[in-house]
Amino acid sequence: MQLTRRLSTVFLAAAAAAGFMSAAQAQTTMRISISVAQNSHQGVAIDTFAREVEKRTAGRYKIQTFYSGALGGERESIEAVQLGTQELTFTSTGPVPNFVPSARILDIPFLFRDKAHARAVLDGQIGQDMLKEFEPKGFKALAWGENGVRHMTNSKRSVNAPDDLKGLKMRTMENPVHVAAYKGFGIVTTPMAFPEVFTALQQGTVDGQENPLSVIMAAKFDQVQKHLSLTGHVYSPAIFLMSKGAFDKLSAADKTAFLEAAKEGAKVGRARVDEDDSKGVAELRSKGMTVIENVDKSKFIAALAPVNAEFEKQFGKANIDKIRAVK
Ligand code: EAX
Repeated sequence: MQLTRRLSTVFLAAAAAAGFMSAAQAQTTMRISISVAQNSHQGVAIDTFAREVEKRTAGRYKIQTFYSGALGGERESIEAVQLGTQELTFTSTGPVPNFVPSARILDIPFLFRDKAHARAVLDGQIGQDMLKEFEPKGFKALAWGENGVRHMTNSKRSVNAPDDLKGLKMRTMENPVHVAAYKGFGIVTTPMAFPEVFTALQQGTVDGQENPLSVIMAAKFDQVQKHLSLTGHVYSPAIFLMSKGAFDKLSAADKTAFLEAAKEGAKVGRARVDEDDSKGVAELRSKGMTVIENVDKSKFIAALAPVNAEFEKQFGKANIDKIRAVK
């Protein structure tokens, strides 16, 4: 009798465990990737996103996070999301124009006055309308995030003015707007995926690169670059992209959960960019970089006059002015 009772207890426990197992199996796992290290503005953005999705869906969705280009560079990740072989990625807009051409306008140098201006545009009507442009291309753009304001580094010389850039071989993102503009500075442009950049700098395949302080620190470019100039020549947006197929399969409530989680991730990421920007110069100096802080931006802007005229033709002067006018 006693044995029977004990056995039935065991049976009940096993049944409970089996029940729990099948609940666990009902959990859907998705992947999100970034090209930079976990200890970065982008790392905290996707870690927050993952946590918020799990919390807001009561654990029915689990987000696996991949860092440092473990699933490929940004272009490859965007491609995978478009194909649906990867559910999510968080990426700078670097390679985005190759998929959503109308997003090119956001990568124009000196378009935004500062981060506050960029955030107001992206969170406002213009930015929210732009998110919808991703849908016909197979993406659900969940929210804008931030990569930061880009500055130039190189191994050859201090850069105070565009003249100092002439002939420098610099890695650029695989972004047609950047490539056109940087040619205007006299740079020898070498588009390259981010995961290859450290080695290219180390081996001298290129002399320099440009990125926000957040990326320069996370990638430890101070180990392979001597000179940093706070050119602040372009704002670099980031974006949470999801495969449209995966998003469409979510229930209405889960869709809201993913959208809200992305907004939370973006908020934390932006706060980290601010933190990195305020401590970055001191930190990079302490690691041996020479930093030129007071760059005469008007000279850089003047150097871009011809290419800016070209951008106005391509993207519409009215559209550019509309962005500039946002307070
Ligand atoms: O998204 O490719 C780049 O320079 C990007 O700024 C970097 O991967 C962070």
